[in-house]
Amino acid sequence: MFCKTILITGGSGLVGTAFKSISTDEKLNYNLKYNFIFLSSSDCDLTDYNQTINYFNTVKPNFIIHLAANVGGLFKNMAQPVDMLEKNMLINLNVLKAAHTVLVEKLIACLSTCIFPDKPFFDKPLIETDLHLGPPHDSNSAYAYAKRLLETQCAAYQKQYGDKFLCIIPTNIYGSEDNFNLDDAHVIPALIHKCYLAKEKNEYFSVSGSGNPLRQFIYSRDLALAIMLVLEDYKEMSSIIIAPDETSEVSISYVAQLIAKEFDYEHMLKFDTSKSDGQYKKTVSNNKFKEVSKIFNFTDIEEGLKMTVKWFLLNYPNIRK
Ligand code: NAP
Ligand code: GFB
Repeated sequence: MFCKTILITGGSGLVGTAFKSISTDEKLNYNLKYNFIFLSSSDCDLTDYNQTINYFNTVKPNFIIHLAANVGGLFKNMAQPVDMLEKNMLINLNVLKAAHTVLVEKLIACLSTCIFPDKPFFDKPLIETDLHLGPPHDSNSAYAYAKRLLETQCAAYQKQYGDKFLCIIPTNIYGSEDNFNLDDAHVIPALIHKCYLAKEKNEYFSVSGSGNPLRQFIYSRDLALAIMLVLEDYKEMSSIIIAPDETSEVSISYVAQLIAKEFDYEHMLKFDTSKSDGQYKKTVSNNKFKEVSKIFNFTDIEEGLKMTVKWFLLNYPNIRK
């Protein structure tokens, strides 16, 4: 049977490696339907157009899941706005231009809920059409505008060439194979690494900020499965949020307590309110995604954290840090 090729850019990252695990999961049979190719920066630097088009001409993908990006948590975004803007703009310009040139049948690009307008006291969850209705939070505006431009790029290719280029918008993601670098990481990998080191040194487990901000978190494997549903079953071209229900929103303090509990170290948890809280909340609705899959089961944060801490302890120190 002729297998169509799916090229995963960002194939060595948190979400990319989640795709690796579902692509080889015999219960799912994706490996019988598709030939998966996982691209990392050592295969091709996507900020360089010549490298990108040469690689795409070699692979000739039918579908592209475009995950590659310069990614980081609150503190990396605050420290490196130029890199977050420029590298992401270059990568996205090159990938869509090359995808169009090699006649890709469908491309799914990845945005983020942090790019929505910052409306801390918005009384109802944000929906897809709110994306450009106001400035994003100042802490990540450079990254946010690069990602907003990616949505505009997809719409432009749809309009001018009829290309099936569309965007998914996930919430904060976590799971195995994440980036645990203490300066660049997102909150969950940063706190897992911090708690581990604090216990090793019998020091306080310091959580940055007040712990009050609220977040919706999606487990990386769930996101990979959800993106495959969008690839196969979602026929529209407009962007779609992928998130667990807004009722699953939790505080940073609750997440920190769950992590400390996994290390039996709750008694040493403390908050460093000299550090930034960033955006207070960015609650989104997943109603549109629920039209694609009414039965999709998102992993609870408690269970997801248990699996992530277990992976961390099994693989430390051979992790990204
Ligand atoms: P990640 O773990 O940091 O992985 C980034 C990936 O991009 C890696 O495979 C990296 O390759 C690749 N990459 C970076 N620069 C590249 C370049 N110049 N050329 C080629 N490849 C390059 O990121 P992630 O967390 O999986 O994020 C995946 C997508 O989800 C991104 O678009 C991100 O913006 C979005 N997102 C992430 C979150 C989150 O909480 N993590 C939330 C919402 C949206 P190397 O390993 O070779 O460097
Ligand atoms: O995951 P995070 O870095 O990203 O931080 P954002 C979430 C919250 O965790 C903030 C708190 O309120 C932080 O103050 N926090 C507590 C910590 N301790 C730590 C720690 O040790 N490290 C980190 N990183 N946070 C990002 C955007 O916003 O969301 C990115 O800046 C990206 O561009 C990502 O889109 C999904 O949720 O605040």
